[in-house]
Amino acid sequence: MNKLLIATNNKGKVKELQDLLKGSGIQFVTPSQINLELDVEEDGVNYEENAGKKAIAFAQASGLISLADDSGLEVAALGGAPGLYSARYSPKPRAQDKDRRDFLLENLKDKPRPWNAHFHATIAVATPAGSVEFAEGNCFGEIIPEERGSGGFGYDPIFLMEGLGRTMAELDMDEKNRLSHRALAVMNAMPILKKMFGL
Ligand code: ITT
Repeated sequence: MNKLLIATNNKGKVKELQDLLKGSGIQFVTPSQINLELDVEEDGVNYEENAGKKAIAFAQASGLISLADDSGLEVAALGGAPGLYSARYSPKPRAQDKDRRDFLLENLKDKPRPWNAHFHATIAVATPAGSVEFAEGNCFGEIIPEERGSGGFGYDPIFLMEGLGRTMAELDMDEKNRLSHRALAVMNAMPILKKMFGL
């Protein structure tokens, strides 16, 4: 049976996507498992363009149906920033997740709270022939000024989940994978995947 390639270089996303796909009946591999190193330039004007570009590039390079995720954090008080640029949001060279969280808090410090925000994820599933289909998910909450929790990745320690009173980094993998933008996007992508894999 054909395998699905999890088309991302982000270790946090790889872990979550592996967990989200287990039990689906779909066999999957990661880029490192097939020795595929591919860095796709993310120059699209929206999540769909970037997700589609990544999924198609990985599908063509591997010959496997590929699932890419383009995601971001949108903060209302910053007009939706960092949004599409969430992975690159820091003036520091070789910035890490912590640098990006610090930069976000620096930019928010003079703005009145609550700092309402949501995570967005667009999933693209592409075939090596170049056809591509999309699904998306959102998760709402607010940014808080102190880090809480050690799970997840990226902006999770400063993202307080709406109605839960815990940050995304205070959730275990099972909880994050029931509630997150990525979990909802994968759930919405399941009919596309099942159709492509004949399940
Ligand atoms: P790939 O393109 O290889 O998938 P990337 O990290 O560059 O990896 P994106 O361009 O989609 O991926 O950037 C998404 C960024 O948004 C990510 O690096 C985090 O900073 C942030 N982000 C997305 N989902 C998140 C989550 O579940 N928790 C925390 N931060 C998240």
